[in-house]
Amino acid sequence: MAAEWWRDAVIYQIYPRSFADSTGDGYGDLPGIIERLPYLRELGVDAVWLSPFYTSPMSDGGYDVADYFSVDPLFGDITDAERLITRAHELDIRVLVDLVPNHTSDEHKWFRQALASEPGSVERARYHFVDGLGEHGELPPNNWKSVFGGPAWTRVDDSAGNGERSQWYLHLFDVKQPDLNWSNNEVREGFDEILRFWLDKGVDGFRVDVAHALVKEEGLPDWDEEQAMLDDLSGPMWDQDGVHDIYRRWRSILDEYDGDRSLVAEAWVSDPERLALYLRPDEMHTAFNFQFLDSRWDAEEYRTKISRTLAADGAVGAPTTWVLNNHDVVRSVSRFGLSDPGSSHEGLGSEDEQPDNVVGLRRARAAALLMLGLPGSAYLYQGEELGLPEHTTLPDELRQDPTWFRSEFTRVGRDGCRIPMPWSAGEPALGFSPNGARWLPQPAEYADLAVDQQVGVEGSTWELYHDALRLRGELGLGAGSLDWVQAGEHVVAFDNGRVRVMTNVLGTPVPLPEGYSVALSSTELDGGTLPTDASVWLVAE
Ligand code: TEU
Repeated sequence: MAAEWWRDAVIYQIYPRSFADSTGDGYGDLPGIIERLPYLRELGVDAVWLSPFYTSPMSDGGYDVADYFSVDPLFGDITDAERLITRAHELDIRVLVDLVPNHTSDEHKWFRQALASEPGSVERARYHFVDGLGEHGELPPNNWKSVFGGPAWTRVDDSAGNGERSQWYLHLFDVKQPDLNWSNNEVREGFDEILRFWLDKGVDGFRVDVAHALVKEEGLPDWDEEQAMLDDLSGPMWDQDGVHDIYRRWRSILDEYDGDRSLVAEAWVSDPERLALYLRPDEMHTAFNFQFLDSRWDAEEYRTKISRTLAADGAVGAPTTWVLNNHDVVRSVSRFGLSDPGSSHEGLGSEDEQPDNVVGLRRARAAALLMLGLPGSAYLYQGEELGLPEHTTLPDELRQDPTWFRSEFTRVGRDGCRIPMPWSAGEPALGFSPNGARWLPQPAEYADLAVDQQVGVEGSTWELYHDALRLRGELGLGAGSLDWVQAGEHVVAFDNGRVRVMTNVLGTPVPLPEGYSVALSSTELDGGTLPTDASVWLVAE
């Protein structure tokens, strides 16, 4: 595969619990993924990113890691991970694994040791253990809130100690996800070891979870509440300048290895220029650019976001990444079926506005061709190639996302985008497991969208993605560059090499330019025009 493959790769995210279950326990697993690698080869992706499969109590779907060096029995064992890497490489598919450095599970040995040790001990120094406020330390050390809801602090029981007051520990996410203290050298060295362990196993790189959170502002000052209401991505726990030292350190580790290993930051930094700092030549190779996730369906907004992001990343010599879906956001088909796709991307339940999935699918297909026509790398999330909608009517008693519990049942959370994959319409659990077991039920409409209903079927969403990935490679779209074309207020149009990409967003039909032939379109075209909510790739004749 080409050098610097990460510059223009299409990377497919696998959420292991929900991809393919080989054992019949209702949870997807690594052997299930291995069996389906030929499917991904056929689809035409360059790489996979696997969400966490490490030993974990699964309080946050595995983003609560108890042991970074082993595979959770739910998913298999370490030899399955090794087989997966080998088999993927045989098929010319790169493998990125998830690295979760901001927090461990409370069942990690470091946290157990910390709980068993005195305030002020070296064991506690690996986390943020702090005395509380108030006469008896009964108040949390500051006003920080957990991303999942509720306070970001929990008090421990130090009553067996030497009369010290009980301390509090910080958790930006669940109570079972204590934040590590990245000013501690043992933490830094511990992660060096984790990186090397997986690099030695042959992984092609890491997706770095909440990369903007690792370093907290000195002294842990209160969060300005007014500011937090306006912008929940700015605050003393996000995007501190100190994080960059960590990524320089990791980059130098990756650079010791051959084979183009790569780091991608999951950093929710809204300002593209701030995000680009993570992409300086001695830091990460790429960072997810989440600009499409909170965009209105509006041509001007897309043009502005694309221009600004490409300029910011280009200034540091990095490629841009594009994302329409992942395991944390409402699936694009349903987002685009809402009156404002940018407003509600963290979960949809039956009490919320119900999406029009027919309109949504049409727009999601148009957005996919827009995304895949842009220069840079692109991430797909399992089931996106099938046009799966969000499951919005999941019974409350089945919900598992900690957001649901910590928000006191006010935010439905992210289970609706994490539903088991439908592989074949006629089988129990739609072919997800051998016996019909499944950890979450699929909604009725998933049957018609199953893989076996779409592969080889003209006009299906699977065929659209399949064609798009093949053509993207043949036409060099990811490696190209962008020249804007004026085609009207409601049209996002640009040339990428000899390909013209046009997306009509809520406009009247637009005539196709002369001298081009249609290579691919998101919907059927008639009469030489591009209808509303549709994209086309045209090749200069
Ligand atoms: O997510 C980081 C994050 O802050 C959000 O995506 C958050 O999950 C969302 O706003 C819901 O409230 C990463 C992982 O992708 C996510 O699955 C984990 O839950 C989180 O980190 C903690 O590890």
